[in-house]
Amino acid sequence: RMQSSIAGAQQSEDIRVLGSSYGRDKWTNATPAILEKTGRDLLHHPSHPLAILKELIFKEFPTFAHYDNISPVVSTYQNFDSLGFSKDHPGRSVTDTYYINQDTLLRTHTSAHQLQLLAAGKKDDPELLALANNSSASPRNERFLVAADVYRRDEIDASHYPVFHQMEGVCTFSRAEIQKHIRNRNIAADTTSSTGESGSVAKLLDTTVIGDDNPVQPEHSEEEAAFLADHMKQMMNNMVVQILTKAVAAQKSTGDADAAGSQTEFPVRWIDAFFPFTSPSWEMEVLFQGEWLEICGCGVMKQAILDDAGMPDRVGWAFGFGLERLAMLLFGIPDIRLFWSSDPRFTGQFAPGQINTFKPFSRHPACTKDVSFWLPESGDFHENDLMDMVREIAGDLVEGVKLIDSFTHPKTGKASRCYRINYCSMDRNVTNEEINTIQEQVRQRIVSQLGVTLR
Ligand code: FA5
Ligand code: MG
Repeated sequence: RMQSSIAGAQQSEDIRVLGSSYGRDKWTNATPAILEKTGRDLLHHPSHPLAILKELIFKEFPTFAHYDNISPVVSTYQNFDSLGFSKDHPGRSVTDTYYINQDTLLRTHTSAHQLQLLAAGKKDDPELLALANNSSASPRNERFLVAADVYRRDEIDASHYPVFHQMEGVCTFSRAEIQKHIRNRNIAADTTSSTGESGSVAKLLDTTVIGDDNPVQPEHSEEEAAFLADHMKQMMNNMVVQILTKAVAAQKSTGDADAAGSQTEFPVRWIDAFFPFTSPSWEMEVLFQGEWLEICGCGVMKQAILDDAGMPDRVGWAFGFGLERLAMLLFGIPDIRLFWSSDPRFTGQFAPGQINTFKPFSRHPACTKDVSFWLPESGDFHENDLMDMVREIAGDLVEGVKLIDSFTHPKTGKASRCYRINYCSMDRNVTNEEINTIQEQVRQRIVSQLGVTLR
């Protein structure tokens, strides 16, 4: 694996994250700008939109244990191996994941805690169980939610940020319990119509087929898998409907009735998906104000995880969704960088327990700079290294970085790239002078650290 050129500069010192020290190695690539984010703790600012959304979701699952305090520093084993990721899965690559060192990383998803929390319930691990906010709800972690910050090396634009938040849901049943449910349901199906529970306004458009490409695991009967999938879909459906209904009510009350229309039905669809830790698997999408929005990935938990947790007699389902995507839609927040803003014009607009429609403040003029360079002869250039470097230098002044030209010289065979960097502050006008200074630093650093030649 390539050593990250960014972290390379401080090779000798240990790396410090949330008060602990870790040794560096050739995997280390977590940048200071990213490490700084580990202490921001947005989910614990009660008036922050992400914290408001977290609380609304927690309320929809009162019988689940609620976790929102688990450190983002996890082992490579937790994030990948425990979930059945193959040794060569691309997600493990240093170009996609922020490593502290080979064995330790910033979690890329909340699924990293599935095995650990199930096992804690089984073994009665008091330290871990005490982290739950409501440990009486599901004292043995048979059902739990985890809300947390997650980290990924990714592109830069209005809906991608290298730090975002996810909510994991895990719900397990003993096999005997499922048999009982199946028997009861058969009785209920005989005697009642099958319209949704409690007058739900959701419309389920389930277009998936459990089949060869999305198989039931050999450890599960068709009946068990079908029960788990139905139960999961019903619970997620109810949660999404409750929350979207609140958002529409908020838009109406702030006079934004046009945007809200009078949407009272939220069609949901389930798209076949693949995850190493569930089968069958789906992505859930909901139609909100004319657009299908990807809410989450989910599925029937791989039995190996429950076996490893010491509970081979139980089966379960899991989901994991992106809080920002949902929050942007609920609160009308147009740019993912705003979640990190401490501008009172942003933070002052929200209050605990409420969904308000964000009133945009003035957009400041952007300043655009292009940079063109020849790639190193070795061919060893990763776009995400460039993205991290621009973030390091420009912070949240960078709004987007886009590849605008790419060619190979016909005679020399040398490859060239041109990137357009869009600079724009969320809260003030930037001067051309200050951006020139930043751009000059970017130009120097890409030469010294990425080994390219400027054109
Ligand atoms: C996962 O992370 C799986 N762990 C989800 C899961 C859990 C599946 C449990 C099955 C069982 P995925 O990489 O698709 O899956 O991410 C889940 C959600 O995170 C996406 O639907 C999206 O809403 C959000 N997301 C992904 N990347 C970003 C990003 N860079 N910025 C903001 N949100 C993102
Ligand atoms: Mg996805």
